[in-house]
This record gives sequence, structure tokens and C-alpha cells, in this order.
Amino acid sequence: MINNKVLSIILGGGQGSRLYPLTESRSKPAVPIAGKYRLVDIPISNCINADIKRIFVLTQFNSASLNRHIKDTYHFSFFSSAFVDVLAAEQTPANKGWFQGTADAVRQSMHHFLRHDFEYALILSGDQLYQMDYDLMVEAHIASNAEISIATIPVNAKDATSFGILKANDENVVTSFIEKPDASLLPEWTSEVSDDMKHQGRNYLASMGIYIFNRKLLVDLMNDPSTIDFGKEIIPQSIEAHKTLSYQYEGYWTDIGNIDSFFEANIGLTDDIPKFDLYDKSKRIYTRARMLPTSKILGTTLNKAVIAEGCIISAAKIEQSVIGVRSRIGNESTVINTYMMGCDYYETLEEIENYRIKILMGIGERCFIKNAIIDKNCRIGDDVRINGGKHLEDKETDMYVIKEGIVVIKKGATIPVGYVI
Ligand code: ADQ
Ligand code: ADP
Repeated sequence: MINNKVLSIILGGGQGSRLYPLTESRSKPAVPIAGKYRLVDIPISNCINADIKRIFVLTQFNSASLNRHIKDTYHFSFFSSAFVDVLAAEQTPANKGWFQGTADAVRQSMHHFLRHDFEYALILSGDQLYQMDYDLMVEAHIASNAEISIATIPVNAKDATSFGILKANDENVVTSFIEKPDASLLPEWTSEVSDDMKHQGRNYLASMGIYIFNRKLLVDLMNDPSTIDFGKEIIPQSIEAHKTLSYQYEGYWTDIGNIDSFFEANIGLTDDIPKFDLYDKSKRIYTRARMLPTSKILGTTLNKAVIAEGCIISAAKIEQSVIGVRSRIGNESTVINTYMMGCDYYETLEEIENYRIKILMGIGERCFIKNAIIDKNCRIGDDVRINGGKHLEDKETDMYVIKEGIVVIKKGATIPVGYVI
């Protein structure tokens, strides 16, 4: 079995804060998506579906939520060699702390990988939404005798400047690579693509940040401490000396590294036929089995609503929104174009009395909420009005952040009764 020779390494997020405030109290792989999953479930599920079951997740810090999630979700048989291990940046006499970049993260964790028997390292990003058969990529890598493979996807000129762009010859061997080219350079970087891609204006071949390295080469490359990133140094410096295959993919793939794309990807799940298919049995996305009760909905008009289990909803209307586990939405409230992550637990009547809780977790009565992300465990009082949109300027308070018109209510925030954003 080829896949026994593959070790998977998921890059779980740097020091950057593009997903802030969702990453204020948790590491990026633990950010909740699609009402019941976490970001890290996507690459892990793709690995499991490809029968690649030895998986490391590299993260800057070991958030309690990430560890709990991995521990509670990915149980493999006692007799199998499968595992999902979180490796956080650690201080050792040789390393002073943070991972400086993606290559540095892999370098600092190499001693953990080398304890395992593997021939190919599959390096994945932790913040992308897609369902890809990695086993086909591994097969192509082996068949072509490459030392490195890069998964690639055709993109348009607007997107091309935010990716690594490459050119390949007739045999799909990469001949040149440029990381995030300036728009003025783009005319030199077009590639031959299929007619379908051409019609969509997708004439540039972008790196998806998904790599396969032969073990020996990875060890050699990691011996050079001057390289920090795969995209900035390792890949551009390697393509001449080492046969590098472009493995082209044309399915749905999106980078969800910032608030805007994260929001779009979640709301996209409410489309009639979403591009990301959570209902495909052969490409199942795994997450923690919570044993929650079904959702209860009273008198609500629902349109394009994706509702997770365990919710209690008596809102007037929910439209084009993703409502996460254990959400409670009160009478006469309206929720439009919003991703509500839900709650980690239910409040008992006893707790409400004992702690004199005035504003319950969830959304109160007569609220109007539009263009928002509501992080977990928020308390939105009655008569609150949140009307996100491009008319709002970027802003941060204790309770929320506005980024590109999207209002992000911080985890556990309380929005007082009658508050208007
Ligand atoms: P970017 O996504 O901009 O470009 P980067 O910021 O290095 O590259 O992130 C790649 C992945 O690694 C992300 O999942 C990120 O969260 C994670 N990551 C970043 N720094 C990390 C660190 N210090 N420790 C652990 N994980 C870290 C890259 C390539 C481009 C390619 C795009 C495709 O460089 O060539 O086109 O990915 O998305
Ligand atoms: P992202 O790359 O999306 O910004 P990170 O996972 O790097 O996410 O970090 C998320 C949050 O965790 C940030 O607010 C950061 O300040 C905090 N954080 C990161 N590393 C540590 C650490 N070692 N100790 C405590 N907090 C940390």
C-alpha cells in the first residue's frame, strides 16, 4: 500500500492574525467552520479518505480547544499505526520559540517525523476548503519519479498575485516559480490551461500550498537553517536542482485564511448546490460526534438555512445563514447572511438563577442580525441590531471587530439589550 509510505504534515497557522478575532483564544486549526466542524477537520478528513492515517498538525500554540477536539474526534484502533498528533512550537536549547515560517515549522518538528517510517511527506495547509484525493497525487508523484510535487490550480489574474505562480513543461515538470508576483509581472506568467479554465479567465497556474517531498530531500533541505518558508525559499530554490511535478487539480478549492474568505466559504454552504459538498459519502468530512439532540424550530421562516444539531429556534426568519450547534435564537428575531458558530454547552435553569444571568447565550428576542459572524458562546441581548455591510468602517471594541464590513462578535461577548452596530 502506497499510503503506508506517506506521512502527512498539516501547517496549522503562523503568528499572523488574519483570522483575528476568531484566533484570539484558540489556535487556527481549532476555528469552527460550517456549524459543527473545525478548520483542521478538512485536511485530516481528506487524509483519512485517502487512507493516509499518520498525521501531524503543526501549530504555534497548543490551544485547549484544539487538543480536546483532536483527542475526542480521531480515535483509531489500538492495533493500527494511525494517529493525529498536535505539535506546538516548543522551546528547546536550539530553538527559542515561535515557528518563523512554514519551513521553519517543519524544520523544528523534523525530529518527531523522523521517528516514523515514511518515504513521502505530504505537506498541507490548514486553512483551505476542498475535497481532494491525495492518493492520486501521491501516485502521480511516484509515477513521474519526481522529488517534489506541488498541487496546482488555474486562477484568474485578480487572484494570481496572492499565490505562488508557476510554469510547467509538457510533462508537467515545473520550470519556473514566483511567489506572489506583482500585477505588473503577470503577463509573463500565463500557462496553457483547459478550454473550460480559459473561458473562466483562469490562465495562471497557482500553487495550492500542498506539497509532496521525498524523505531524503526533505531532510537535506531542512538542514539549511536559512530557509524560512516553502513558498518564499524552498520551492523557488529547489525547482532547478530537483525534479518538481505540477499536479493539476480543477475541483473546488478555496483559501480561507482571512475573515472575508472565511465568511464567504461558510455562507457558500447555504447555496442550492454548494461548491463544497458535505453530503458526499465518499468524501466525508469527519468531526467530533457530540450525541446532541435534534434541532427544534418554532414558527420560523427558513430559507437557505444550514442548521446544526441541538438548536432551539423560535426566530421570525433565518435566511442564507449557517447556525452552529446548540444555538438558541429568540422570538421575532431575524438573522440574514450570518454565520453563528453556536455554543459549547447549554445553560441550565439552575445556573441562570444562581448566577443571575440576564442575557442568555444565543440571540435574544426581536433582534436583527445581518452580515455577521457570531463566535461561540456569545450573549446577544433582546432588541439588538447588527447591520453589517460595506458602509461600516474597520473597527475593534471589547465586544466585536468589523473587518471589510463583516461584524465579528468575539467569543463569549455579551451585547447589551438594545445595542446597535
Ligand atoms: P500563504 O498561504 O500566503 O501561501 P503561508 O502564510 O506560509 O503561505 O501559509 C501556508 C500555510 O501554513 C497556512 O495554512 C498557514 O496557516 C500555515 N502557516 C504559516 N506559517 C506557519 C507557521 N509558522 N507554523 C505553522 N503553520 C504555518 C502559500 C504558498 C503559496 C501558495 C499558497 C496557497 O507560499 O505559494 O500559492 O500557500 O494557499
Ligand atoms: P493565526 O495564524 O490565524 O493568527 P495563531 O494560531 O498563530 O493564528 O495564533 C492565534 C492567537 O494565539 C493569536 O492571538 C496569538 O497571539 C495567540 N498565540 C499564538 N501563539 C501563542 C503562544 N505560544 N502562547 C499564547 N498565545 C499564543
